[in-house]
Amino acid sequence: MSFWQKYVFSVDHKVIGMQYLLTGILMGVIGAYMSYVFRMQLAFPGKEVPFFGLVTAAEYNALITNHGSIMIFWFAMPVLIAAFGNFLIPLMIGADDMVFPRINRLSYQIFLLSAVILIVSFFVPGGGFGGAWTAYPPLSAKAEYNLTPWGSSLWLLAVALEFVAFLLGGINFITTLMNSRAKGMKYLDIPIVLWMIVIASILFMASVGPLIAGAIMLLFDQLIGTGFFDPSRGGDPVLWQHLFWFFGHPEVYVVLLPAMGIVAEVMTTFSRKKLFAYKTVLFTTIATGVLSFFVWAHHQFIAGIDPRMANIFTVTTVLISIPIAEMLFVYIATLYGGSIRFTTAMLFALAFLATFLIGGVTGIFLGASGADIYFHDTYFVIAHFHYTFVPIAVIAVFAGIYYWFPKMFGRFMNETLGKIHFWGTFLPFNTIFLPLFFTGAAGDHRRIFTYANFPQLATPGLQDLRIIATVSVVILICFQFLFFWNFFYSMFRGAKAGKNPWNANTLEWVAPSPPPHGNFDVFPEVYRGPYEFSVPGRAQDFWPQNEKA
Ligand code: HEM
Ligand SMILES: [Cu+2]
Repeated sequence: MSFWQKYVFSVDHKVIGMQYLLTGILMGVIGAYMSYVFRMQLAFPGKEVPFFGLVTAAEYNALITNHGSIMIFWFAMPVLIAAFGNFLIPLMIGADDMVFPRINRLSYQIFLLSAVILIVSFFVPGGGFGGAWTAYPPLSAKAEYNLTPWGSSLWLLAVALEFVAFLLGGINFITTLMNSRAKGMKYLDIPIVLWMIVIASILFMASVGPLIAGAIMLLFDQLIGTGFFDPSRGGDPVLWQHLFWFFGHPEVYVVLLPAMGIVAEVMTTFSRKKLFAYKTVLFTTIATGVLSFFVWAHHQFIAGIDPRMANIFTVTTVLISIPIAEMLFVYIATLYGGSIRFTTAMLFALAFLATFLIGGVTGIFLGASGADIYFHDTYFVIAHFHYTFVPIAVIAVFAGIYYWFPKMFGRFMNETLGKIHFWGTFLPFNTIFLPLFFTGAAGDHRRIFTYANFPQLATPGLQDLRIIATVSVVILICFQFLFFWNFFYSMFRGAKAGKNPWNANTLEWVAPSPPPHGNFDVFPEVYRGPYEFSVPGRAQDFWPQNEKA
């Protein structure tokens, strides 16, 4: 096979997974660079930012908008769902590939196109869109307001195409899990990470329809003069907010679930314990997914919705934190009494629990509509959702990469570098976002280019906190170079790993490392669940799913 067939136009799920992983990480790097630039502006307003220059107000808006959009749509989703989903689903169910390999390739190609369109949108006349990743009209609808006639339409087009790519991917994931499982693999023998990825795909597919329609309506408002969201012509801007958040809140679970799944696989392997209450976790996941469709208006408490309606959404929002809390307890119970190995992957998995907990708990404050009137659109919200998204899209993803790297490339990553990278990520992450809870509670409004115009917020005390956050961003970014070095060096020079270096049970560890096209020499048959660790009476402390009794 030529290079092009093998790496560019491949239909192999592992290659497509790798394409998603590398493209997603590259977009993540761009998103991180943007955050560096606008944090520098906030810490040292009006000063030249190294590797960028002076930041104008319009550039600031474009940077925060595209940072948010990229991190969610072009980093978290492709890495968590598309990369891990593609790599893991066929391998963990003992199949040779996805059911629709060509649709899979098409999905990546459309995704790549959407990423290119987004990048191009920074360089068109007027520059990139600056109306925030939530794109509320009227700002997003009218060029007279946003001053980015090209940027705003290209942004919308890119988002819509990205959705199409993930719809194609989702169909594939669901069908493959349902139809291609190894002989003997019953529903309750499926590793929980796969359930979570597939349930996430279903949530995505069920929630995104209205927003695609909304995106096209908004595109029409921008381009052909319709007034769907224009009150002066009988339209309604709040309609957009409903369409956006009807998708936007389930989207939170679309990225959360795969991350929880990754963490479950890592934790069971490195504590040599069965996943505590597998069935409960599965049913809780489904219940959370269903409930996530009934909380969206907690993003709109101050958008003029009826206060009685706000009460209902407060109740559903507080309700949804119950299953999430339950899952955290389940994970702690899984660790309890285990023989824990603190590998790099395990450190990241544990850090996920600790940090995500803070994200979840602060969400409850915001879910109380009365408190939210004050907190809404402050840095408290920023800190809240970064304490959910960073554990999900960064910390859990690192856990997954360090864990499955030996399978992906047949070699280990360096553990010492890995642990330095872990502390260099975990500590600065906290010193970025903990201070922002305080600035937010003190009244720092988000999406502000400089606080100089707000005397009560331009105090030295608050500015010190902003500087701590910014310096921590720089430190965190520096430590990521260590990761990239470790990743690419280990790909070629790392210590060789065998088929099953962590003594795990699931089927991907039966395939050679790295697995060839078609994955398995002999297709495995399944005799038991995925988490039979430390079974009494057995010489070994693990019991692979395919091993005959
Ligand atoms: C555990 C239960 C959670 C609760 C109760 C909760 C509650 C809330 C509420 C009420 C808001 C709106 C705040 C405002 O704008 O005034 C909010 C914002 C947000 N949350 Fe959560 N949340 C939870 C979990 C999550 C998770 C898991 C994620 C991400 C994976 C997340 C991501 C976000 C984002 C991105 C925003 C800000 C959106 C924006 O305005 O740009 N939340 N959360
Ligand atoms: Cu929400």
